[in-house]
Amino acid sequence: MGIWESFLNWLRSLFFKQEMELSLIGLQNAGKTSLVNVITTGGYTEDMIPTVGFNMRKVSKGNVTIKLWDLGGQPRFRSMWERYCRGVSAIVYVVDAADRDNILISKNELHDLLSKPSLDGIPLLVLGNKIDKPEAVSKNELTSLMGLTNLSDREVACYNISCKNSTNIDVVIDWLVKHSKSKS
Ligand SMILES: Nc1nc2c(ncn2[C@@H]2O[C@H](COP(=O)(O)OP(=O)(O)OP(=O)(O)O)[C@@H](O)[C@H]2O)c(=O)[nH]1
Ligand SMILES: [Mg+2]
Repeated sequence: MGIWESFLNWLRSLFFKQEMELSLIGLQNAGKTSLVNVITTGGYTEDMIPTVGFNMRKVSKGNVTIKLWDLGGQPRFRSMWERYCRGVSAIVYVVDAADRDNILISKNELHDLLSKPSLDGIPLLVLGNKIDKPEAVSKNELTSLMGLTNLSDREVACYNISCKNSTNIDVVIDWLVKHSKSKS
C-alpha cells in the first residue's frame, strides 16, 4: 500500500464510524440479555427467556457501532464462550450480585476463561448486576470475591449496575467506548 493510500486510510479512521465488538459472558440468570435490551432499546422485563446458544445485536452510539454477542450462560453453553471472545474489543462479564451462593462458581468460570491464551490482553469489564436487591454485594466485595485484584495483564474495571432501574448503564457505555480496543 502506498504512503498516500495509508494516509487516506488514517484520515478515514478519524472521521468515519468506529466498529466495536463485545462479548457478554456470565452464568445463566445473571442478566446479560437484560443488559443488551437496556442498552439497545431501553426496555426491561421480568419474564426473560434463557438464551439458547447466542444472539447478536448491533447498537450505534455517536460514531461508534457496537456489535454485541450475547451468549447463553447455562453450563452446556459455557464451552463456546472462548470462541466468541476471540478478537473482541472487550469482554463484559455479568454477575448476579444478589446471588451470593453462585459467585464462587462465577469466579471460577471467569478465571477459566481468562486463562485461555487466545484471550490474552483483552480488556475486561465485570458488572455486578441486580443492585436494586438489598442482598446484593458491594462493588468492593465483588472485586475481591471475583478475584479481580490480582489480574494485572489486562485492563480491568468493575461496576455495580441494575438493569431493572437503569443504574450505571451510562457509565458502562462510556467505559466501553473509551476502553475498548477498536477493530479496524
Ligand atoms: N431485580 C433484578 N432482576 C434482574 C435484573 N436484571 C435482570 N434481572 C432478571 O434476571 C432474570 C434473568 O435475566 P436474563 O437477562 O435472561 O439473564 P441471562 O444472563 O441472559 O441468562 P441466560 O441467557 O440464561 O444466560 C430475569 O428474570 C430478569 O428479569 C436487575 O437489574 N434487577
Ligand atoms: Mg440471556
